[in-house]
Amino acid sequence: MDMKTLFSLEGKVALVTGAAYGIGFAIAEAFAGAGAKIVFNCRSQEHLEKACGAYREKGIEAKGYICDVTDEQQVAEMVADIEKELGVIDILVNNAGIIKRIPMLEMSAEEFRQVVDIDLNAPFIVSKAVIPGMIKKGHGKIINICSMMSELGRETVSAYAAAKGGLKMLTRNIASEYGEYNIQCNGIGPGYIATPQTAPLREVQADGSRHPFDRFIIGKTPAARWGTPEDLMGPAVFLASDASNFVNGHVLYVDGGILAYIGKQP
Ligand code: NAP
Ligand code: GCO
Repeated sequence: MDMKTLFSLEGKVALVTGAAYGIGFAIAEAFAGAGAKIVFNCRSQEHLEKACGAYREKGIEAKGYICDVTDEQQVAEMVADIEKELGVIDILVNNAGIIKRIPMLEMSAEEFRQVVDIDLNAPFIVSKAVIPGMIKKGHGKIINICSMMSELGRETVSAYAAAKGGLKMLTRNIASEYGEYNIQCNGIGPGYIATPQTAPLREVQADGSRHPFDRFIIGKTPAARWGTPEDLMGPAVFLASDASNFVNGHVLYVDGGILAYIGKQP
């Protein structure tokens, strides 16, 4: 088997949700570099316009949609339009996600539901809209963006950890239920990655020192650094390509070794 072909996404249609910036943008950029046609969505018109410009600067003609992944009607309309314009979606990355960092006893049920709705219910909704086309086409790749919090808890992220833990099991269930249709569903579990989502954890302090959480993560990571969205590009292309056709229900942690390490003695 020719290795270049094995890792190629030439001619594939890839939908990356929430890929206006951050991890999703880097994954979409990687897919484009491997030959895929890129489609993405977000909720904000401003983010969409900025993202399309950023993709164009990288020579990528990405097609963007304003679509809230928690809205079944909007998702159905987006998928139908993609299939009409570009064809069946070959690769889906459920990347769109939010976090709310609130101590559990101070978090309202509504705030808990908002996080679970986007981080867990939405991957169900979008996968359900995309799988029928993959079955018809005879193949498909679904990649769910999980988290360290699919395995670990920490203070203030109860809703996020519950959602990402559930997303790990949804990944395994899609793999179990649709593997016979040559659909592989896997997860990527990024470590701590420098994006807008984690910016509050890396804010430089008034005295110019690093944020305590920033120092904590550096001590917990054998690589002794935060990850970058670019660190996820290769693993995402692997899981989206024919190179992973017998990998199913797996969560690939891209965390610099955090899950393997007890942490540096203070
Ligand atoms: P980010 O910078 O906050 O970007 C999130 C993206 O999702 C934005 O494009 C946002 O655009 C979109 N989005 C949010 N809610 C949406 C909705 N309801 N419908 C459609 N789009 C929506 O986040 P990130 O750090 O790149 O993280 C991306 C994914 O990786 C998330 O699932 C996150 O949980 C996960 N993750 C992040 C890290 C990390 O350390 N950064 C580590 C592990 C896992 P709009 O606001 O315009 O909708
Ligand atoms: C947090 C962080 C993490 C990262 C990521 C780690 O507040 O602990 O935001 O949750 O986003 O999920 O894998």
